[in-house]
Formats: sequence, structure tokens, C-alpha cells
Amino acid sequence: MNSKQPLPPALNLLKSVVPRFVIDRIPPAVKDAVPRNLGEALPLVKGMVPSALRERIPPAIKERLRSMIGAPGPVVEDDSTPVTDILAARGIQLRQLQSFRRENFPHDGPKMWLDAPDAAQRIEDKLRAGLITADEAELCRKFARDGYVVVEKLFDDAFLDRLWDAFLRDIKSGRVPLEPEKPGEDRSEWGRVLNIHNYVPEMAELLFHERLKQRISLLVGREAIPFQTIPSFRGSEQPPHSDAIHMTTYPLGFLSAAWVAFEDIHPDSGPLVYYPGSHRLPYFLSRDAGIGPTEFKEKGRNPYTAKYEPFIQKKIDELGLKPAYFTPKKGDVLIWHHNLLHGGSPRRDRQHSRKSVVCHFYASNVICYHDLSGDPAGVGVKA
Ligand SMILES: O=C(O)CCC(=O)C(=O)O
Ligand SMILES: [Fe+2]
Repeated sequence: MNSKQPLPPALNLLKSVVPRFVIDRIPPAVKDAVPRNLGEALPLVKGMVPSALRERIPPAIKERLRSMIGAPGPVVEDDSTPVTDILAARGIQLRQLQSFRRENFPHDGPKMWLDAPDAAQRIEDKLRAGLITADEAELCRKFARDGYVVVEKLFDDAFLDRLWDAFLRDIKSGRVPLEPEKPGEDRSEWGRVLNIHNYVPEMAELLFHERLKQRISLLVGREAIPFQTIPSFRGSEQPPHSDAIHMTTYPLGFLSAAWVAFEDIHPDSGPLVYYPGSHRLPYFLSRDAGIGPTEFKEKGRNPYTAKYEPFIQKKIDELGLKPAYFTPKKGDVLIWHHNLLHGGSPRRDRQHSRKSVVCHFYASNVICYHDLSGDPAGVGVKA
């Protein structure tokens, strides 16, 4: 089919919201396969239409699309279907949910595009359609395969220094409420504080940075929603975990984190440790670790350290997972998948700092919750 021939009705409707040049770039094989019905057409076309454009589809046309799609059928891996509709089709009303735990959500649902069985083909389709560059395609392939990517020198030294200086300034002025130090720590300014961007305006420039958002959105296939920042002066020595237990989504797979190096990281400083490929393991959440629905609220963090952390370590040992260590240069960023196992390795030399900020992002149109406590996360799709 060439562009002079009339478009099938489905594409014709899309044409009113998607620039013609985008439609023209759809490979002929896909165009020929496009059926008359837009409900069937959308899954074929969606990989080639950026979500930013799809979001601009006027409500009237969206309505028409929905009526063409008809009654809820098999779940289409498409973020244009509201997640609450997907749940409603399975008889689940968020408002009536007793507890936000994974076992109370369906086991199926839309997949994050790089977790889909045809991820490799989808990447090639986007590349051929000119929607992503060759470098971006390579990032996507690596993320799908290994569960992480490293972007070198995403931020320059001057930018990072300005942010860190502002952080120190606001610690000095007492504006940043640092956690009390554990006894035995030698540097008084070392401590972690959650969501530093709420106290230090400059740090919000990192969480909301367009270059970061663009990479995360590319990898999760939806608009990235900035959520949380965790700065750290030194290694966390946090035992390996999947962020999915702290920041859970329905469907799973729609969270991603970026670890930003604020200095060259020394191998003895307790670098970030991660297990390449572990994102493809099942999601091990509270119930899998034997944590009951009310246990976390009753006992605080205890079941997490007493049950979850040993459970994960046992999996790592049983499966013989091989660790990798992130010893980046200042300005490099490691982005990980929702389910990649990671933590802070032991600090071999406690004099070394390990200046970093981790930024966590949810993706659009998902339910965000905390599987340990069973509480909604306060962001994302609401009841
Ligand atoms: O920086 C670290 O050592 C680990 C941080 C981490 O696990 C996280 O922020 O999700
Ligand atoms: Fe983490």
C-alpha cells in the first residue's frame, strides 16, 4: 500500500490526531495487516505512535475508539485503556479493595513493553518507523535483556556540584531534617534523607530533569512520573531487594529508578550492587516471603528485615546469581528495571564517600501501592 491509496478506516481516524508523516512511516507489512476495525488496529499501530501523541487524542475520538473496541475482551497491551477499566472487567473496584497487596490484583494485565514476549520485534518496529534512534534501540535491547542500562555522562560536573552545594547549604541552615546517625559513624554530615527535592529546590531539577524523564519514559514505554529522591553521602549497605516490594504497581513492571553518581565512585566505598538479568525472576513480594497482610503495620519494618531480606538472599544463593558493581564516573547514571535485584555492597573502606542520588519514577496509568503495608502510594491512578 502506498500513501496515495486511501487509508483503511482505522488509520484514517488516527490521521486526524497523528501527523500523516508518522502514519506514512508505518512499514507496509503492518499497514497491510491493519484491519478495518480500530480496536484491532490500535495494538498494531501503538508501538509506532508515541504516547505523547496518543494522549492528545480528543475525547470525542477516544469515545469512538472505545465504541469500536467494544466490550472488554482480552487485555490489550495498550496504555490507552484506563487501568480501572481493566480491573472493572475482572470485577475489581479499587474503592472496595481491603488492602493493596499483590494477591488482591489480577495476575494478568498489560505488560511493560520491554517485558512483552515480542519486545525485540517492537524495538525493531519503532526503530524502522523512525520513532527511536539506533542508540535508543540499543538501550531498549539491553534493558529488556539485562534489566538495567548505564548512561554515561548524562549530567555535567557543574550541574551536579551546584545541586550538591545547595544540599550542603540546606543541611547547614537546618532546612534538611537529616536522620540521626547510627553510633560509630565518623562524618557528622553523613545521613540519608528521603525526598530531598522537597527541601532543596535545586534537587527537584534532577528529579524533573527532561533528559532523565526522556530515558525512563523510553524504557518503560509510558510517561515517567517522578516520585521519590534518596540522596546519600556514603554506601547504604542495604541488603539486596527488588524495589517492587517498596513501590509496587498494578500491572507490575511500571517503576524504574535512576542512580546518579555525584562523584567518581571508588570500588571500596560500597558501590551499588545489582544482579543482571534478575528482573526476569518472578516478582517476590510480601506474601512470597511469608509476610501476612497486617504484619508490617503491627511490627513495623521487622518482617521486612526478618523475612523478606533473608528470603531474597536465599534466592540469590540458590540460583547462583552473579553480582555486578556500579563504579561509575561522576555524571553517569544507572537505570534499573522494577524487578532488578540490587542493594548497597559492603563498605570496605569507611573513609570513602559514595555521593549519589537515586530517583524513582512510576509510569502513567498504573496503580501505585506499597505491598508491605497494603497501602496505596498516594500517586498514580486513584479509585
Ligand atoms: O544506593 C544504594 O545503595 C541502594 C539504593 C536503593 O536500593 C534504592 O534507592 O532503591
Ligand atoms: Fe532499591
